[in-house]
Amino acid sequence: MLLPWEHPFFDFCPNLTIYGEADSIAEFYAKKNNIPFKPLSEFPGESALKIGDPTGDGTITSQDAVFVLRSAAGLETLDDDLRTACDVNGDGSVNSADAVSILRYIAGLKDEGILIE
Ligand SMILES: [Ca+2]
Repeated sequence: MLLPWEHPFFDFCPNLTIYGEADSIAEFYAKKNNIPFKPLSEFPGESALKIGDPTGDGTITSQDAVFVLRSAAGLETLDDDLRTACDVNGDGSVNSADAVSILRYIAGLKDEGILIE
């Protein structure tokens, strides 16, 4: 009988990379089977940045609102991930309304329709 990580589920997938959480069963399986493993944050199209946290420190603070304002003023260069993190109201532009929504969120006043989870 094969142990779970010994099953050759992916023998016919030569270009496979497994994405998952660090120290997960997925990582264990990948390493046992010599399959490349990468953290979920590196999954194509996935951002490590949360909406409302463009500074990426894991907490939504006034520094994020400041970053949004600096972005709106053209003082920060935004890639797609940063633009998504800054555009908390999801209207497609980064402006002072997003900064205000972040500040209101911090104050416990979650604006209707904002994308901060
Ligand atoms: Ca916006």
